[in-house]
This record gives sequence, structure tokens and C-alpha cells, in this order.
Amino acid sequence: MTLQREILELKLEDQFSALIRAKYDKSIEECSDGELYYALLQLTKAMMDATEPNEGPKKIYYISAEFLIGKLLSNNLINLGIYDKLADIFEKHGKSLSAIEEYEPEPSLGNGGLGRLAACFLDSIATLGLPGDGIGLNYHFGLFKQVFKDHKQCTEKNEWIEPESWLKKTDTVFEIQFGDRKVNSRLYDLDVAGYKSGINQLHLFDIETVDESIVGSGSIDFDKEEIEKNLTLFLYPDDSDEAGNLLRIYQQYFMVSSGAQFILKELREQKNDLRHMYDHATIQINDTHPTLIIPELIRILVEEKAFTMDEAIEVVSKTCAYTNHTILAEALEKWPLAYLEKVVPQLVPYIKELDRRVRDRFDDESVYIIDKDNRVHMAHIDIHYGFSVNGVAAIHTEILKNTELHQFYRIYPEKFNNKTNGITFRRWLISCNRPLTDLITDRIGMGFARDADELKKLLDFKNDTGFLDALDEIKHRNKLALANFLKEHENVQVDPDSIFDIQIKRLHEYKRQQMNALYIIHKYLEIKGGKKPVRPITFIFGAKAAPAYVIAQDIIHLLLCLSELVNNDPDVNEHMKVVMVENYNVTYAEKLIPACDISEQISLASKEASGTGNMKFMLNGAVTLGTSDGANVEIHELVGDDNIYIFGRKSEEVIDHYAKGDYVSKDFYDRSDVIKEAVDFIISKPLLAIGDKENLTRLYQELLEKDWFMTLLDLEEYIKVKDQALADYEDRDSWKRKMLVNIAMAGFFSSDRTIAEYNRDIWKL
Ligand code: 26Q
Repeated sequence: MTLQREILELKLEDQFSALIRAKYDKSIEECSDGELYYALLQLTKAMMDATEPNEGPKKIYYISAEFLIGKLLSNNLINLGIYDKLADIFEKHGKSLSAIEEYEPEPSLGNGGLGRLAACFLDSIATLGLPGDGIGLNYHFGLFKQVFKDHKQCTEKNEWIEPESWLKKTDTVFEIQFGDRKVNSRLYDLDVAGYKSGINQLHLFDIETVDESIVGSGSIDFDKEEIEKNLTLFLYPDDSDEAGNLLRIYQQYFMVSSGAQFILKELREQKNDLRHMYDHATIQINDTHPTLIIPELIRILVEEKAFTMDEAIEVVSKTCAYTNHTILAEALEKWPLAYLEKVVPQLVPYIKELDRRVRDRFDDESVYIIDKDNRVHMAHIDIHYGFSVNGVAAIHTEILKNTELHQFYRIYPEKFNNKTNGITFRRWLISCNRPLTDLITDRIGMGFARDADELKKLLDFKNDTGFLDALDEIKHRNKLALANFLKEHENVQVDPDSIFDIQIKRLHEYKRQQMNALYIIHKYLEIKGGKKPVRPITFIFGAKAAPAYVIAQDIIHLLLCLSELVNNDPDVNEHMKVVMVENYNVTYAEKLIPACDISEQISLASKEASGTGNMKFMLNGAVTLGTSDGANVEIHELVGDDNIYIFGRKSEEVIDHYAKGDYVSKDFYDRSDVIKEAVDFIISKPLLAIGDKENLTRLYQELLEKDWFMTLLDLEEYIKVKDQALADYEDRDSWKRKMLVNIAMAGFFSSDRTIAEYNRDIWKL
């Protein structure tokens, strides 16, 4: 240790010791891990408070219904550059920093990819030293907590906010108007530390009259009409009835009106001319949930700042940019005009005016904002009245341009651009996989933490058996750690020498967890028939399903029943195990991803906009088994045919099937014994003995009669290619090289690269 480092460490140690002396009147040794966590929280917040903010003439506001930020302690310490020092200090005193980290509750402010992307972006914006804040809502229970009972998903409220937390209550309060009802919105801030860089903010708004007590313990039921009390309780409240839909609109307007007032306030405080707002601010609209910020800003400029309608529309259109994250029709928001009239009547004349102007310019009804059924197409507002439209992976943007949004692309070709997603390596390598980070740092230094392309230097070690063995040894260590964790938390014993095959993502039919389940059935039947795999396989799933999404619940039920059947069958359980982890979240992902051998990315081609889990797995040395969809296509281009397993029909063919309506799943079932056997097993005696007939039969019929996401179309090839991957794993040297190439080529997927592109092409900060 250098003298300088010793002095630094002493100072930090003294500082921390003084803090806990004052807080608890104890020494480090005497404190519990929980006490040490709250002391670290206080120290870290103070340090961030003292760190310089990122500033500049123009700022990006990233507005999003979700920010899936995960636990913050470890990342903040890494970004402040004191993680290692603190870990050493705690070790000296017989404590473990990673045990202390366990005390932090995970914020429940997001659901899936779009929310996690927003969190990675905040990290990269701050790291690149760009002025840029997030704007969202402070959901008290956020997304539900998932528990399994009788092989089914149950939902409970997820209480994550503690009296001492990262949230900082501010004095900023805005009035929000719902027709003639007025409520107050209070701002809470969270510091976002860049990696060895300045600080930005995540601004979370909360209704002042929120009342957690309207939700019973262990439930997620509440009165949907008590807006004053419920508005910021849940993310994506059940929208299967009108009250649920109205609540979503209340939430959206509350978020955008708070955001708009906040942005205008900052612009005025900096004495910027609102007529040139776009020189000082870009608002990036994360999917359509925050779209109402466009009419809201126009309304405020016209009604309160004496803009003409023309002026307001021009200024706002030059300020707002839209990111599309999905091409699934059912996820594109269309609100009945009557709902908007009920919740935000003051916006309706503006929305009608925006629509009128579109109708003046174009004959094509498909680009109107208000359709013939009086539904307001949110994405259409964004595209007409924003200056940029981007997709999130190359293939996704091409599909938007050529198919989904083609009529808009013809009008505004200059607005369309691609920004392939990325992930922050600070969380998804440095924080979650210390052993791998240490190995990489040992060989190529720490430069990759800021310049991810430096990972390519690892290619020099492609024939270095010492390095390859070390890589493999780390994977094994991570698998052992996960096995221990699963034993403790899921009460299942898995073999760390087995192949870990992992599919973790929201549950959705297009992501095709059901196809993976059919493979598992196929393998189970093979083993029952005497065909044993060379090495045991551990199939791991993690997924939450929207409570009202019936088939998704059925798929979870099937997975849980399979897990019960397989893990308890003595003929089989030495050769395979099936684990569905409970309440999959960011913290769980951080344990699963470093331990993965095969990364399942098997969506129906054309349906997964990008995926970001695929990138996290690659960075941690897993090999992708996937379709030519989303960012898998770019992973394939980077690593080459030898380092990925690609299967399935291509997007053109799939889109063509939809256009012609000529896919008939029953034909595939009838033509293949393998498919028939696997599908029939869903309603076989052994499964019905464990599961619920109604759920299993519904899923079976769905696959035979509809199969909207074409599971059976790709099943045979999936089985073949997956078997090939499992066989190739036995050529250990060649597999280690695949791991290495995946890690080395992952640099492209750093969100620093993505954000640099957003800034270069859209924000121009
Ligand atoms: C829409 C209408 C009504 C109610 C809810 C919604 C809704 C809610 C959440 C629609 C979409 C979402 C979330 C979408 C999402 O997470 N998309 C993912 O975004 C990632 C980041 O770009 C991509 O990598 C994934 O491919 C995409 O699925």
C-alpha cells in the first residue's frame, strides 16, 4: 500500500468512526450490520451533497414512469471512488461490506427493461459529466411483491420506503389541477453520482395527501377512486376496469404537470428566455407514458406566458424527443377522449387543436391523433410534436421505419434515428461481479470502467490457458455462491457443476418462457426414457406477471408445477433441476447474472425491441441462446457465429405470417411427435396431480388454438440448437474462449456509448 493511500484510508476510517461514535456511541466492531448500513447511508449522502453538480448551458430531462434503480449503496460508493477503501476498512474490523449492503431495501420504482434502462442512463449521463436529471413519481409500494402459493403467483404490497433513506424531502411544492379539483405535488430528490464525476438528480414527485393506510397488510387492493390518497401508491395499478384506467391518467398527468412546472421553474431561475427553451432543455419522453407533457407545456405557455398557439407549439416541438420501446399493439397507449375529459378537461382543447392541425396537413387517417372511435393515440402526439423519434436497437428501428410507424417515417424521415440500448458497467460488472472485475483489472487495468471498448484488449488472452482457466474458475465460484443463495432462499439444492441456463425477464407470451418450459418437458421425458444428459442442467427462471394477464399467470403456474415435478422425481433430479425464483428484482439479477452459462433470449423475432438482460449476461461471460431479435442481432454481429447460438424464424418471415394470418399452430403440433408429446404433457396426469386443471388446460388450449407468439413455429429448432449448446459446453477449452469473446466484445453495450450517441444526435448538450 502506498503511503498516500494509507493516509487517505486513515482519514476515511477516522471520519466513519467519528460518525458512528456520534450516531450510536459505538465502535465499528460493536455495531450491527444494520447500524453500519444506516451510518454508511448518512456518510454517502453527505459526500454526494458535497460533490459538485454537473452544470452547463443546456440540460436533459429524462421523464419516465419507471426508474428501476436497484439498491444504491454499492453503486454510489463505487462511483464516489471509495468502495475498495471501505471494504478494506470493514474487513480490518471483522465486518463485511457485502453483508452490510444486504440491509438496504430495493426501491420499487420500476417493472422491467424500460425502467432499468432509465436507471442505467442516469448513471451514464452523470458519468459523462452531462447536466441531466430524471423526472418521475415516488411510488410508495411501487410494483407488487411476488410470493408463490400453491404453485401460483400472489401479490403483496412492497413497502420499501424507510424513515432513513436516499430520498431527500424538498420544499418544492406544485399545485396540480384535475378539472376543478386541486392537489399538491411535493418533490423528493435522489442524488445520482457519476463514476468519478459530478452529481445529477432524480426528481420524484409525490402527492402530499398520500395515505398508505388505505391498503391492507399483505394485499394490493385499495379504493381506486380516492385519488388524493392513492395517486402515488402503486406503479401500473390494475387497469382492467374504468377506475383503474382513470387512475393511470391521473398518475400520468400528475407526473407531467409536476415535471413541466419544475422545468419551467429551473429555466426561469437561470434567467433563460422561454422562447428559446430548446436551447436550454431537451425533454426525453420514455415511451408514451409521459406524453401529456407536450400538451401540458403548450397549455402553460399559452395560458400563463402569453405565447400564441403557433409559438407554443413550435417551442415545445423543438424541446421534446420520444423513445419508442415496443411494437406490441396492445402496449401502444390509446386513451378514450372521454377519460381525458374527466381527468384533465383543461388539456382536451389543446389535444383537439393538435389533432386539427394534423388533419389540416394530412389525409391519411392513420396518422391522426384522435381516431374515429375518439381515442387519443399518445405516440402520434409524440411523433408529430417532437423533433426526434428513436428505437432502441438497430432491427427495432428498422421495423418502426418500415412497418409499424411507416406512415410517419414517410412524413418525417429526418426525425427517425436508432439508439441501441446499453447498460452501466459500474453496476453490471464492477458492482455485481467483483471476482471477474479483479481478474480483468489485473490484466488490462481499470480503464474499461470509463472506456468500455478497452475490454477488447482481453482478446489478447484468447490462447492464454492461465487466463481462460481463471475465467472458468470465477464462473464456478459465482455458481457456487448462487447455489448457496438458492438453498437458503428458495429451499432448493442445485449442483454448481451443472450447466446454469437462465431466463429472467418480465413474463410475457412474446418472450416465450413457455417455449423454454416445453424444452424442459422434452428433456424430462428424454431422461425418463433413459437418455441422460452428459452433465446435469439447472434451469432458472425469474419473472413477475401483470396480475390481470391470465395466460402469463398460467405460464408461471406451469413453471412452478414443472419445478415441483422435476425436482422431486428421483429418476430425473440428479440430471436436471428447475428453479423459479420468488420476487425477481434487480438485486436478484445481480446474483443470477454472474453465475449464468447460457443466457435465454428467445423472444419471437420482431417482438423484443432490444432487451438489455442479454447485454448483462454477455458482459458476465454467459453465451446467448437467442433468436434474431432486438439487440441479439447486434450481439451476434459482434461475437460471430462461433460465440452465440441463434435459431428461429427471422423477423421478415414472422411479420409476413402476421400480415397473411397464415400461422396455424395446430399444423405444427400435428406434424411433429416431439412437439405433440411436449404440449400434451401440459395436461398429463403427473402435472394435473400437482397443478390446477383450469390453468393448465387454458394454457394447453391457448398453444393449440391461438399461439399468437408462434411458440410451436420455433420449438423444434430451439430444441436442436439448445442441445447443441449443451453438448458444446463439454468442449471446455472452446467454451471458455466463447466466454472470453463475449466479455471482450461487450464494450459496445456500455450505456456510456448509448448516452454519448443521444447527446451527439439528439440532445446536443
Ligand atoms: C402500456 C399501456 C397500458 C399499461 C401499461 C403499458 C406499458 C407498461 C410498461 C407498456 C410498456 C411497458 C414497459 C415496456 C418495456 O419495459 N419495454 C422494454 O424496454 C426495454 C428498454 O428499451 C427493451 O430493452 C425491451 O425490449 C422492451 O420490452
